[in-house]
Amino acid sequence: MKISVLGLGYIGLPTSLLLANAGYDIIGVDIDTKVVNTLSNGNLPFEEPGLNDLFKKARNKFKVSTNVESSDVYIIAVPTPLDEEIKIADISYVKNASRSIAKVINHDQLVILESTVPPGTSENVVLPILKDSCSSGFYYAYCPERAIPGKTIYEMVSNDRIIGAINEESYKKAKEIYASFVKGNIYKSNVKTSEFVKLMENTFRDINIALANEFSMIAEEFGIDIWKAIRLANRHPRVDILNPGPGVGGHCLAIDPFFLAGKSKNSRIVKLAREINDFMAFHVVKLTKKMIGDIHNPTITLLGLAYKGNVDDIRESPSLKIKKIAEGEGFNVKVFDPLVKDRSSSCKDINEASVGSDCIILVTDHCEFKNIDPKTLLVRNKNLLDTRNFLDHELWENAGFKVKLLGRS
Ligand code: SAJ
Repeated sequence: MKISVLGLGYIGLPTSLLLANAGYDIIGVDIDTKVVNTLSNGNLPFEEPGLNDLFKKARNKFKVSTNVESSDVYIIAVPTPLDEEIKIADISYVKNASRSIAKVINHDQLVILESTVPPGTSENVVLPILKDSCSSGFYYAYCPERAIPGKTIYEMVSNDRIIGAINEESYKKAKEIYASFVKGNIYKSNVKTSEFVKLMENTFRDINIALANEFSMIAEEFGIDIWKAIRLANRHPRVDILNPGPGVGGHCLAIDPFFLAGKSKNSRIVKLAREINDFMAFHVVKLTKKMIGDIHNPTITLLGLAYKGNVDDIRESPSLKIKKIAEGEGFNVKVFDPLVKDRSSSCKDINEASVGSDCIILVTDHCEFKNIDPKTLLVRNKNLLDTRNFLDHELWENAGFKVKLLGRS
């Protein structure tokens, strides 16, 4: 069976390789020639634990191309960014992928959409495009991805999946494909509900992080250590407060709630949570200013550019926002991220990033930052702001640093 996977990003590529390792003939399709060339030359366009092993094993079952050819199955895993101006989903990549499938689709072939989309997108946009060229006789399902970057392969294999299908036959066919590598349960639903479920999952997490962030700012006002308070509150059997931090990044949580709430007149908490999480970048700059006071030509160092620990993804990263806000307030901002490959915006090492700095700010919880020896840093002022309660504060204090923790006044 030949499967074409459209979009070779953080979801499409691992999915392709898992399917290739399960024995299917995979054609990975991407409009970006750079991605296609990188893969054809035997290299990966990004890193993810376990991906390289799958890539090596899959070689003769995995081909890449910039064109879609007729296949038994098509899986669409293209991005759905946020239209920043009007805060609704930009589904142009999904439309283009659907149009390229429409050119080659035949009866009895199956189309699966995995991209995160507003409810109704399959029904109102994708299916009409496909039906224009193949009026009936094809199969269709929506199966949202559910894997967390940093543990993508593990979660793709072990998490439960939801398949929303237009009919029983479509469900059975889609289920057979996923059952080839998914060890979790597979649940049946309709297409629109599945689109909605995906958005609820990410919105749920975004709102819960916003609550933790709000608690942390209130705790600062009261002179309470939020980290200790959360640990205690979480001893209640029905309470599970998440971690406050510098804000929420990534291509999912920072965007998907708008797909759910964007056009709805009945949403308040969803948009408010987005506001709170976005506000955290301003809060971090405010804490920094308070820490270093009024000095000439202030310089700060951001540890981490990626949106969360141990990944190289910088999309919607709180670091980028903090950098912009701080620069707008007259700070010189140096950034160091050992994981991000494009070093144009990052210093080459911690020494370059910290020399002459007035405050080191831990933004991303990369394990590698735990190895920094604060005694060796040639900073101008010894200040550390830890926005994630991540570093060994005693170590930094012993090296003479004044340590401030987000959520502890
Ligand atoms: N964060 C906090 N505090 C926390 C947890 C996370 O500030 O307690 C921040 C992170 O630092 C990061 C952001 O939130 O900036 C998002 O990180 P994450 O690890 O919570 O989630 P993502 O965006 O990497 O992946 C999410 C996952 N969704 C859910 O957990 C409901 C994943 O399962 C989805 O597949 C993925 O979105 C997606 O692609 O939709």
